[in-house]
Amino acid sequence: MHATGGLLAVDPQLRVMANLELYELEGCPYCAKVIEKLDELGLEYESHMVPRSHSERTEVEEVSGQTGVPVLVDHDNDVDGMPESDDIVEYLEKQYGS
Ligand SMILES: N[C@@H](CCC(=O)N[C@@H](CS)C(=O)NCC(=O)O)C(=O)O
Repeated sequence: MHATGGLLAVDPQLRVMANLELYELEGCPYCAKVIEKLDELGLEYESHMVPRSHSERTEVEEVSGQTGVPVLVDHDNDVDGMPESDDIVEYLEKQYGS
């Protein structure tokens, strides 16, 4: 029997399969900063555009306890709703950077 699974485990292309979600708003510079880092690291993510009105941002409030964006969810690492773009960028670099 041939063991081939180990090769896949070290393939950097697998990074794109990270289980990430980003709550964002069009034209938000803080969100752009996070997206730039996600792109740089080759990470795919599911995007959730939040409404412009804060009172309607119920979903992002549920996951993060506040209404600001960006907010990151990383299911693989039990990150349920991380706010603050600087913290997110730092987290992504530490978790997925080389
Ligand atoms: N310090 C925050 C600022 C984020 C921020 O101001 N985001 C805007 C959209 S560009 C927002 O959602 N503001 C609403 C709020 O902070 O409740 C960060 O860097 O993530």
